[in-house]
Amino acid sequence: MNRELVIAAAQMGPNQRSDSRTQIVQRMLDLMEKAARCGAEMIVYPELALTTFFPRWYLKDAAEIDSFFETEMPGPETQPLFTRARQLGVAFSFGFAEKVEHLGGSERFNTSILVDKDSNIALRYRKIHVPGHSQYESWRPFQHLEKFYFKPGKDYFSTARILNTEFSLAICNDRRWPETYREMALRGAEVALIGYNTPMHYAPMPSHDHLQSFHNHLCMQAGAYQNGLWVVGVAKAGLEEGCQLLGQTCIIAPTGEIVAQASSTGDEVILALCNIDRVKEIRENVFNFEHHRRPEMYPMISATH
Ligand code: CDV
Repeated sequence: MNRELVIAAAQMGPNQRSDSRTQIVQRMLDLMEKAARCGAEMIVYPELALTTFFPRWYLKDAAEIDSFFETEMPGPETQPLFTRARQLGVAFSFGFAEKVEHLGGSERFNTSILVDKDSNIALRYRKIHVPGHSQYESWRPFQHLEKFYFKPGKDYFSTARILNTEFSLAICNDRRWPETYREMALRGAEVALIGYNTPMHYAPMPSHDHLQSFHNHLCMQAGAYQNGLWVVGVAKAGLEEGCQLLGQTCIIAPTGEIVAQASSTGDEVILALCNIDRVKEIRENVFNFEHHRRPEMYPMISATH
């Protein structure tokens, strides 16, 4: 008997700076209701789902910076997501800016969580490939200061088993790196959940702007196929604070085929009935790691220097 799972990708339209958490969470709840009505068992939201993509600004005021970060999860404003998901019996995943306070001070991460259908956090992932720059750069039309706001995650990609399926999490820029998917697959992941915020304009190489859509699907479809993974890529899309963000939310089968895709850049739910056992079509054949992979011939890949 094949393991089948209805997975929903809950694309979000733009979050403006003036939108309150309560308003944004309400939109997420509306998407959750729709997805559950259509039979979703897992609902996936984008990176930094609770706020606008604030790394586009160089902010100096500590209190203002703090306003974009969560110090507890769930907190009072996010609890409704956990409560409603539990009532509906759905699992979910979303990204947020996380501030971790400890005795020596605090650390900030770009984080994503996986929550099981009883509303327990089953997996927490902190973005490993933190892109952009760490200082204000005046020549840019807008900043990409992720390296200023976030530390890279210190934990490896890992997996959690919920809904009888091995899930792994990654965040936005991670999806462009082949190592992300290979690490996940080697660790037994069957489904990769990846939220993103991708501006259509890439300031360091604007001649590639027209390739944003192509590169988005290229890397996720290749990652899915070359590692025998289901991949769920979920955008925060549309015109956010004057910055156009890519849509193209999609669900990709282990064959690399897109089986569902959003057709807007606003709040939109797409779903697919995913036969999780299809990972074997790839992993027991063309990419049977044990039989065909030659790690002893790839020393440069794992070299840390
Ligand atoms: N949020 C992101 O990680 N965005 C990056 C940048 C480089 C545009 C991305 O890879 O889409």
